[in-house]
Amino acid sequence: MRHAQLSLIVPGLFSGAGLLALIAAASAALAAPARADTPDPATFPAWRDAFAARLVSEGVRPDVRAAMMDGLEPDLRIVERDRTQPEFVRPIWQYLAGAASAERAAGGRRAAERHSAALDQVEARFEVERHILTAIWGLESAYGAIQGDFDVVRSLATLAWEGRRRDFAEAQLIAAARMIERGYATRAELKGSWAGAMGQTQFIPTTYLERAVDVDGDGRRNIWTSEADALGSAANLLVRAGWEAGAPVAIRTILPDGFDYAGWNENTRRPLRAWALDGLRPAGGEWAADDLHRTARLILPAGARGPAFLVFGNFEALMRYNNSTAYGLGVAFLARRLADGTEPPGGWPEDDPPITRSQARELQEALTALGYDTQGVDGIVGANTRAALKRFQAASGLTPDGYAGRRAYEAVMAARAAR
Ligand SMILES: [Ca+2]
Repeated sequence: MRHAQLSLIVPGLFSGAGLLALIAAASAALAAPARADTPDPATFPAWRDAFAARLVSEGVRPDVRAAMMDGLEPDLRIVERDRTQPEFVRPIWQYLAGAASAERAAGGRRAAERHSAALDQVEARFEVERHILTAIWGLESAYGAIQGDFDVVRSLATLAWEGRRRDFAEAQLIAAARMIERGYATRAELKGSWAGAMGQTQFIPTTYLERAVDVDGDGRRNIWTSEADALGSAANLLVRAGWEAGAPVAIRTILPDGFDYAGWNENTRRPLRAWALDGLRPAGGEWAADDLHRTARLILPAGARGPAFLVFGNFEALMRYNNSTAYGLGVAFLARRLADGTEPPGGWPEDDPPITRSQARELQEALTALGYDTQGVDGIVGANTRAALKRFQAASGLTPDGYAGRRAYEAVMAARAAR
């Protein structure tokens, strides 16, 4: 996805398929190299020979080893992409507006109409709703139109040689070898994104081996040119991650006056009944009685001044597909727009955008100096940084929502300067 049309970022450790977390998506034009040193291509043959020996020890068939490794050279474009970190973090509201745009929804309706038989078949077999599958399809590959045409073996070999993500890349290469060995794809057919995500579902090789399925019955799990196989493979991934048909993904929620932000934690799951007793209510209508027993956690993707969402088990299944809050909400809102035309929610704090990478480094340094340890300074706002910011906000009489926007940044820098 993102891969092409939604600009990239961070491979999620738990990413089932898609590699790139979208929440930090930024324009490549604004990107700056994170590291200047480029590895010397003269060192590639040493990695190649060592990995070829590993394929022998893994028992990979000689003809498959030869097909993968003979004459293999690094692709230096991959090194550049892997080492380029965007300075500007794209606001989630911009991401969601694009993910669930009218244009993408219109494209989704056309694609779903064209492939309604495949969607019928997949819905019946896996009990995953067609709008969800269509939304994933749209975000992953623009409904199959943008799958990436990088040579996946060469891309992964380059990542393995470069070394920043060697273990990941070598595990993917071994999975790619199994795909060729078992006749799932030829060496030449392994095409995908620069980071190794393939086909209409953008599965990496390990995910392909674990989750891809043959739905159209031709004996091949073809996620590249069979919509039935691709959509079925996405559905299978979700079912194996606990998808529950008919259950909600994310519900926009109104918080009660005096909500206890300090006591809130974005990872705490509670039955919806408990949230309702605390005074949380849905943005429209009433809670469905069938949902009251379901557990949900409360997320505030842009802090207390933006919309709040209760996210359910189906949201966590989407996190297994791509470990990004923005992605999960993007799928939910695109699916909703496909279903009934509802636009993605507004009410975002557009005057308080997320801080840049270098500002995040300054924020982390300042918070740590002030006694709110962020567990490191890496320019990436994660759970530790949000928790430290929350403690600073609580101690400073600010709403402790942990949202690292420009306002919070300025408050922290002012406190640091006053020290
Ligand atoms: Ca097939």
